[in-house]
Amino acid sequence: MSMMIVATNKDTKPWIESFKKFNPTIDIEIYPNISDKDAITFALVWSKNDIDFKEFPNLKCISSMGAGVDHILCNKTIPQDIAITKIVDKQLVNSMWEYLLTAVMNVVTNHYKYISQQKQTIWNPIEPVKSITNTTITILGLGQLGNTIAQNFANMNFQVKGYSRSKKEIKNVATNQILEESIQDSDIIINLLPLTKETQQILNNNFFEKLKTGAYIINVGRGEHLVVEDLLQAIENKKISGATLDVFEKEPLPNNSPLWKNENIIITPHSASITNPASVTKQIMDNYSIIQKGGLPLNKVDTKKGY
Ligand code: NDP
Ligand code: OXD
Repeated sequence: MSMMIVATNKDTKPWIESFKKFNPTIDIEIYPNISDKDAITFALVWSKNDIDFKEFPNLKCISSMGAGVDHILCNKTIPQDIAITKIVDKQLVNSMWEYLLTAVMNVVTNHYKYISQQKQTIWNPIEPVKSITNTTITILGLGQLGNTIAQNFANMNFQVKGYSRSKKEIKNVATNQILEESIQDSDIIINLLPLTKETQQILNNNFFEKLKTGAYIINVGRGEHLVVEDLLQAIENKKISGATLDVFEKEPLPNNSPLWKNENIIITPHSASITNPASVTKQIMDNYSIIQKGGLPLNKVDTKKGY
């Protein structure tokens, strides 16, 4: 039995080193150079690719390298009995928190506007001054990441609203299952939804229309959540004041994308929260051994729900 890593656009060395440190006898193969397809029982997968999973007759489990699983579920070659798992990790949540705190404070303090003004040699204090206590943030998605992020912002005295499919109780967070109610009157919208049929293109013109004029968008979910043309239009019309975007339909973001040059948009290279191999090795290796024994792996995804 062996593990296959499918991550053609990622450096797999730190992963192999960490797995070998945990279990020096493990056999690891790196796709597409697989010497024995019959031996593969477990696949660790990062980003979309056109691998044919049917070529691996003894595959039992496909694990995402991250929290998202859309890049796996969109592959139509996966037999139904194969378990799909995701990463659940404190460090992943902490990194996301640090990223979002920076992005939100950037908006509250107008730093992104001052950087733009500096490039044009403009001295212009922006008023009225914003503050934490008069800033309302909506978190779309209250799962492993969104739940803690919402709590953390509430603990800092932001006004926080949260949107999810099922009912949630989070101290000092106004939770809701109705999108319109969750986003109205918000200053900053943070998207932490998984990409599914229901959430695809959720950040569209209709959504922006329902927001307070001047609201700010932070998208750390997936690029396919956002209709880029609608965002650019909403920024142009001043309905939306700006956006911080970490994820894109095509990654790396193509050089000719109009997003790069928009002074009200901040771009980061899918780096809001990068999975740390050392931090998640135990859960992946535990799953590797659980599935050999026919057990139920940890952090199994509900493929019907899509997350
Ligand atoms: P979870 O699966 O733990 O949580 C998903 C949340 O979204 C749940 O609260 C769920 O509601 C809610 N949700 C799902 N569908 C809907 C819907 N149709 N309407 C309303 N709410 C919905 O996911 P994680 O928190 O672990 O991760 C979220 C996403 O963040 C990932 O899928 C990935 O795309 C992205 N991500 C991005 C990273 C980056 O670096 N940019 C890093 C890590 C993750 P309910 O609780 O009711 O089921
Ligand atoms: C993830 C990601 O899904 O990094 O973890 O996007």
